[in-house]
Amino acid sequence: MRSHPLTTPQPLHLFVHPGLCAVSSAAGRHYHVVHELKTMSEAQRHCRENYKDLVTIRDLEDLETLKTLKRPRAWIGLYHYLDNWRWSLPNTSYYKPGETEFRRWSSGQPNNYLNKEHCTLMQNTNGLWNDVMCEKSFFPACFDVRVLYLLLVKSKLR
Ligand SMILES: [Ca+2]
Repeated sequence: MRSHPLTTPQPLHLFVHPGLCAVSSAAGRHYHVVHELKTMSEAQRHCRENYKDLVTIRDLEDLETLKTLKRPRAWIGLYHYLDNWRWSLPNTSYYKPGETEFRRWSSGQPNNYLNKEHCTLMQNTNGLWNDVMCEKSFFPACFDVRVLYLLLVKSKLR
């Protein structure tokens, strides 16, 4: 039997993770809510070590996908620094123009209560956001970007 390089069997790693997981298969984006209470900086470190980063929400599609996760309140990657809100995932080719500006604040937020609220919590009910103190502990919402490779198999050998 002839072997073709494209038909070499590759193990397909479907991820099984103790955390809750939602998948946006169309875009290859995978969201994970890790069930461990962490401060924002601990959450960021955890996401960067195990996934890509804390979640970035670029548009309504991202938001709706995240909302399908049956999840508790969770940290997302938005934080306030030097008078700007910015995403934990740096501005790279991952974003199209304008996508770093997407926001879904809850009514009256961000209010920077006592001038101490510089990190962003996504509420569990409606997916809207609130700025809270970075030292509080919540579950991290991490995300991954995976590329799916299509395996072409020749069914007919001549
Ligand atoms: Ca607030």
